[in-house]
Amino acid sequence: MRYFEDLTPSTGAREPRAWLRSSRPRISLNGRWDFKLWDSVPSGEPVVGEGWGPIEVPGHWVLQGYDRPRYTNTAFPFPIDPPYTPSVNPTGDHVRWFDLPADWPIDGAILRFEGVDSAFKVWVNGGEVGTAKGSRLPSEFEVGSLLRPGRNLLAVRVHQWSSGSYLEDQDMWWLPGIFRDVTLLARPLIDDVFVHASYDHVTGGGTLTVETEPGAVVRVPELGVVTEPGVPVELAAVEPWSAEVPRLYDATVEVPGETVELRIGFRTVAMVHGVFTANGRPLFFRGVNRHEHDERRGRALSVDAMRRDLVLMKQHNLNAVRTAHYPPHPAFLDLCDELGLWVIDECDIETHGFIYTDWRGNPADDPDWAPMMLDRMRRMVERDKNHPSVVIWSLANESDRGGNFGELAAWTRSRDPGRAVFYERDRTYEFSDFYSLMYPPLEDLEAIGTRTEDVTTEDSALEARRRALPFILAEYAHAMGNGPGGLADYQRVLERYPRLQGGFVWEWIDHGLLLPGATDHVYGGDFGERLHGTNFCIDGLLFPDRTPSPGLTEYKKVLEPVRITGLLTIENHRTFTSTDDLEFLWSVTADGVEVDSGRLEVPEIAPGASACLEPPTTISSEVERVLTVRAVLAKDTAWANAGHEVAWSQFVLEQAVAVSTGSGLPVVDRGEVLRLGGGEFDRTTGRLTRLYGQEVDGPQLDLWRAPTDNDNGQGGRNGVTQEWRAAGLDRLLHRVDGVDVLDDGLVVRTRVAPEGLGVGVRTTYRWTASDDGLRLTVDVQPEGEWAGTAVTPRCGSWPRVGVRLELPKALENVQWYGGGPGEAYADSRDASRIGRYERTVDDLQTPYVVPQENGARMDVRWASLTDAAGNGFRVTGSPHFQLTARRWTTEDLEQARHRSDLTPRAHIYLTLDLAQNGLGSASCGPPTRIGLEVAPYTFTLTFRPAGSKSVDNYFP
Ligand code: IPT
Repeated sequence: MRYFEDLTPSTGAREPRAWLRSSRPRISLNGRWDFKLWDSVPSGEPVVGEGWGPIEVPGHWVLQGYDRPRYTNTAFPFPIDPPYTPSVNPTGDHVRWFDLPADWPIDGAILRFEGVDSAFKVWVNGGEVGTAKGSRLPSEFEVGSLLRPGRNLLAVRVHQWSSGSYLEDQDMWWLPGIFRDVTLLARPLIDDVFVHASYDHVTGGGTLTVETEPGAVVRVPELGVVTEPGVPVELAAVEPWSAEVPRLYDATVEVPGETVELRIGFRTVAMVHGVFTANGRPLFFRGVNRHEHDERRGRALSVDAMRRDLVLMKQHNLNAVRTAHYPPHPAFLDLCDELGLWVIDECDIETHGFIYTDWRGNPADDPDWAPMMLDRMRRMVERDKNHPSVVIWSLANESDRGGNFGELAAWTRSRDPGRAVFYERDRTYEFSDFYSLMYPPLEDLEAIGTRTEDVTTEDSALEARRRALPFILAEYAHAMGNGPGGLADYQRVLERYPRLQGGFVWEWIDHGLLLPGATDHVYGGDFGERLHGTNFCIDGLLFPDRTPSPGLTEYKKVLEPVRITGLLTIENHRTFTSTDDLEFLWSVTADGVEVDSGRLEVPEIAPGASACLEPPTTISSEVERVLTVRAVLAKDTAWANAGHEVAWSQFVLEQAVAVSTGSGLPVVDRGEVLRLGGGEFDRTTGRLTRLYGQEVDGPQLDLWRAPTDNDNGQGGRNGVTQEWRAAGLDRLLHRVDGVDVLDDGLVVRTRVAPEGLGVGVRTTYRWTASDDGLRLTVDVQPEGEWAGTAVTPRCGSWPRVGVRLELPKALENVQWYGGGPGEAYADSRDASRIGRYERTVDDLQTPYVVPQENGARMDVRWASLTDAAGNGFRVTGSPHFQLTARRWTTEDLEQARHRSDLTPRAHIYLTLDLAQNGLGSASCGPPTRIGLEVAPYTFTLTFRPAGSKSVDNYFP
């Protein structure tokens, strides 16, 4: 059997060991290599010749102009016939020369690969060295006997498909290649180190035991420790490591000729009466699932990108990361130790595609595959065992139930009793220290919190064991496209019950790829492939270029570890630290303009405690006054500077006083044109054609939005788009039933209804005017069987209720007073804060990789749209409205598959909504909880000239 199809994990590889920073000589073999791609497996050894080109290592050939990347979600892109691969098996030969100085210690040298996807064979100077599988795990080979001083030739043959691929179905791009570092290491004298550094929260002391080479000297200078391997050192006082205070002690392990540098964190994790604790306190994960992704480099991430990920996580109040669904680059875990995050380190195993055989042949349940799986677990645990940040080992993702997991769990527990073991997908949870689920509805989460959940296994002993386990929400809130909605609801339930120890949003970053020379991010289906997962991997809190999406801003707000509530209570929700590192600032705005500010005197608040304070006293005015209280870092940290905002809250102190718009102006009849105050109307259609000198068209009832990924649901499940289309909301026609000129205004009566159906909406636009402005009241009355008949399917919600207005394209400067600065929707609005903001229409767009409804600002009191000279209009809403403005129509947005499909039109389209349906998370989760009911609605908008000096009041 061919080595890349057999079930041996590797041949010729060394035993796994820790990733160590050693003083022994090393040579990086990263850089430019020679490369040739074959579409099937060639024979013989790679020899550079015709048809070879350059390649950057680490890297994926499919992102460097050879072949193309491929994305599937659950499906294997080859027939399910384990362990075999198709004859078409892209194979990349990688070759490079390197020089060894005459005095370089060749004897016993090791060639180390941090990650090669998915199986490979190595030659040095023509001699065969070995083979390995396990894409996201290191492999080491002894190559000393094949090396020589001077020029040496290294050749690596990499196969995209292997038996290992059946274990690597992780819902991501299939990206073959040598994608992590390649290093030549001089023979280690210290082969391995296993640090055990525990913390006793009762005494404040620590115990340090370092297993390593007999005879080595272990030093922790700061603690005055000089000791030998295997001997526990009791320390009367140490500072513990936690994600909140990631205290590390520098240490060394020395033998003559080699020093290994370590950074030790003292911490103890334990299960105490069904609760997972660290240093004696229950842990609560504010987490995210992170794939390794770079828009140009795929999984060949730079250390800078890793650091940026972690800095962004810390700045957004996250404290935990699940390395979904494989061990990350080892440098990432060093950074987690340094910056402070709790880590669930997940093994490189997922056999998800076996859902298509009803799990027949699932490797996880086939003893023949146990060695391959155990090998992966061992390589992860051995590599990562010295990281204080890693507190949980995850056996795999989405691989159903399988006996092999028993073996993995047993080995892991005996090798490392100092950490917990996790596996979500086996509903008996036999091998897991946690109960866990993905994407449960809120009611189910609540039931788990109160221990009233349904039975998950018939085996009563296992069922009883599971019921006593703490719960981790492994994945929830699918951040695909616009969303997720509902984060605040989940957070409230997670925080309410001690059994629920937090959750991990799916997922960190959109996997959009920018191929050489391209400007649009690609996703599944962009290459005309038949089997693909469309944009299901464009589901991150970061855009592919690592800029935070509105979802991350919302998550930050929802996660706040310090809560400012009531007028005025401050709660400290952290686990280990007081509020000592924070400063509390307040300000008061009147109609959005700051009128007063100061610093609050806040006593030190212990973790879990709260303090009640006197709110600042300020002077009242006739406009809306808002108090904002903010908690900011008092000092610089490793991940943010002093002044960085951790938490905030707003309180409306005083509402605006309503003013009347004065006596009614009459309609002036000019034949085809009717004039009323600042508006001109078409006599036949009743449409507004001029508004304070600007040519406009509208306003017209708008019920449609460009469906979001979450509106669409998954395969039609839980989504609303299908229902909306069935009810004809995407094909509404407007009929004018009458334009009535009254003594004090104009009434335009219309009926808005879909083609082919009997339902409709009576919509009346009532216009009145005074010297102070032009006022529109829109009245919306649904008619007919929206609730469903034999021919009209049930329609329980509308996408939106608002009016759309076409404006000259020059009115591109938008100023508003209301929620901002970013977009907000009914179930994703916690991060929206009341203020005065200014943006261009272009800046109001949220750049989702797959265009869809976006950009709404909520709770808007007033907004103005003006041109460069300041001409335009201002609109005030009662009640507050939502504002969306773009250079394309909703229909254009709906049609577009990539951002470059959106071409600005000659107008701006402004939508002023009373409300919109929530976002939810139905692209991989339950239906939206906040729907916009089909019901009668009324709302009022008042238009004034831009820059009008009249009172900016709105109608509370
Ligand atoms: C879940 C997977 O674990 C994750 O990798 C990703 O595919 C996510 O879904 C959706 O983006 S599995 C799902 C069947 C619950």
